[in-house]
Amino acid sequence: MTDHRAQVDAVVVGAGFAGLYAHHRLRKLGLTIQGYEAAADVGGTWWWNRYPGARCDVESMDYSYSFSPELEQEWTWSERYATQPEILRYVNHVADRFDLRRDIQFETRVTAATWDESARRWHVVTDRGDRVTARFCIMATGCLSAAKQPEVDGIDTFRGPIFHTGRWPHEGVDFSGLRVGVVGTGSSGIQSIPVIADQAAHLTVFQRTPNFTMPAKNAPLDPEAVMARKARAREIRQAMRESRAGVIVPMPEHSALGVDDDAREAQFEKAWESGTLYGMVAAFNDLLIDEDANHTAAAYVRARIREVVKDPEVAERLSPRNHPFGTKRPCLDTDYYATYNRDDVTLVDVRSTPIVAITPTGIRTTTDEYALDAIVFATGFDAMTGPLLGPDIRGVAGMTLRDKWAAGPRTYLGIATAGFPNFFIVTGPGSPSVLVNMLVAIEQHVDWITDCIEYLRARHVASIDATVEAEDAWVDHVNAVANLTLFPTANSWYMGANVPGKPRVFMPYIGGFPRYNEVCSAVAADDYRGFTLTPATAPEPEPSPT
Ligand code: N01
Repeated sequence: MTDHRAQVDAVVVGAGFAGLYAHHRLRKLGLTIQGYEAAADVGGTWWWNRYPGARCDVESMDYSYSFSPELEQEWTWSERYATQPEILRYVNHVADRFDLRRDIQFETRVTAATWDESARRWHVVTDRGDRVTARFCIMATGCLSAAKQPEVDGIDTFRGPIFHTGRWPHEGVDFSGLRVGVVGTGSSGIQSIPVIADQAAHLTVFQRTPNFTMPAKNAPLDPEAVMARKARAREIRQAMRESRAGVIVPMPEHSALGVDDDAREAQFEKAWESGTLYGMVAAFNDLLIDEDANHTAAAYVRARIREVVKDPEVAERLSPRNHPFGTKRPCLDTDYYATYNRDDVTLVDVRSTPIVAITPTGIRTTTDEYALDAIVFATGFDAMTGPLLGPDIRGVAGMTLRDKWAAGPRTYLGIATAGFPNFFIVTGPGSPSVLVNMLVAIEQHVDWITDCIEYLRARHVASIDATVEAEDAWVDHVNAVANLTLFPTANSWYMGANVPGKPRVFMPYIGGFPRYNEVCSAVAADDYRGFTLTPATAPEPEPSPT
């Protein structure tokens, strides 16, 4: 437990990719830091999500830190798409190499943070009774870290084990000989279903909404290609930072409707065979803004499903029809559709026959009862706002973040929220975050926040707070850009639609990473335009050496 009288410069909540990099940067500034992490070790999402088949669907050489050229050269990924264990090894390597665990208290969840206006400090409290005060509070709590259970009766009555993909047991699970039910067909379900099917005696998949998924074409990395990439690492990183989604994707020049059928088919074919998440989405320049263009991509995917899945009825059930292609996050898979050709796999459509209850022996829908020995909920997360609204956060005049965001998140740049001074969010709502390569987004945010803190210290500024005007203008801009696209038409977690009662607001910023980065840099260069800076009444003490 931390000393009750402890005072630090910064509290960092979370020790995933964002939290660790924040520790690295803040320490270089000479700040004293107290980190808290609910898990027993570093890794964030990669510590929790250990379900069978978990891997990243951004290519491993892109989904890694760029801040250290040495790290980049010494670490070698083994596969095009890294598995969860390999990513966790990487995170541990980074934590060891840069000695990043030193200031982190694990198995400790921050439960409250209250702004003390007179002291201009945050009072932070944890579930272990720690109390610490800090000048800055940095939320590196991730976008997809608050696991969501399905709203179904009877969960407690089930006699067998129930697992959630986002909270997977560390000792692993052996499904051999068991009748297993998986609820949910988002990325986690789609990655885990083929692997669980290989092990279980019988797998029943409960699907409410079929998703669009494309083959990952995963393979071991060719050592020569790795060497070649490492030789150009800096140049490639720069290009990634300048790219729309934080990964290098050729910018499409054509409308899907501006080419003939053969050319369109050929372009989709090329994108499909590329085995990348962004390939299909970026096959044409209007797939996410024009309904008719979008239909062509959706029709292409449905045709590919029919090619693989032998039973036409099952193929139809797997075919997404109630949201435009790409407006719920698409997935990359290995053998997903082929899994439904197995005799020991059953697909249940729980949109037409909804789940009524979990019973002691299985899952009951409106028409049938399915006997199961184990259940896996691949039911996702209370995305983006869930991790920030878990703790009781109170800003100026006791305003709670929960009240302030009751009608949806309000931020300036997705980094700050008015009335919560010296409170920074890494990849918060209103920033590109989940729409781009998270590693690029994280590094850009942590760099911005660290530069900001350095600026404040150099000028003896006690606190920085976004103005309501700047925030309102940013929120309007985020919504305006989203409304130019088809995204708001889908019941996605981007929209908060997967959580009953959650306000329907498109949360990430879809204006593209370069534009966003440009705005953030301009705000900083303009002496933090849109923020109120309050000078310290007395000079700040020199940072203690660490
Ligand atoms: O969660 P999801 P996820 N009854 O919300 C269904 C990232 N990720 O964990 O669509 C029945 O996508 C729900 O149905 P519906 C990635 O960004 C990345 O799979 O709401 N079904 C849906 O099918 C991803 O997008 C990787 O109708 C219920 C599913 O559960 C995000 O995490 C790997 C239900 C939830 O899908 C979330 O993915 C994994 C109910 N009561 C995840 N409640 C990488 O590779 C929910 N569902 C990097």
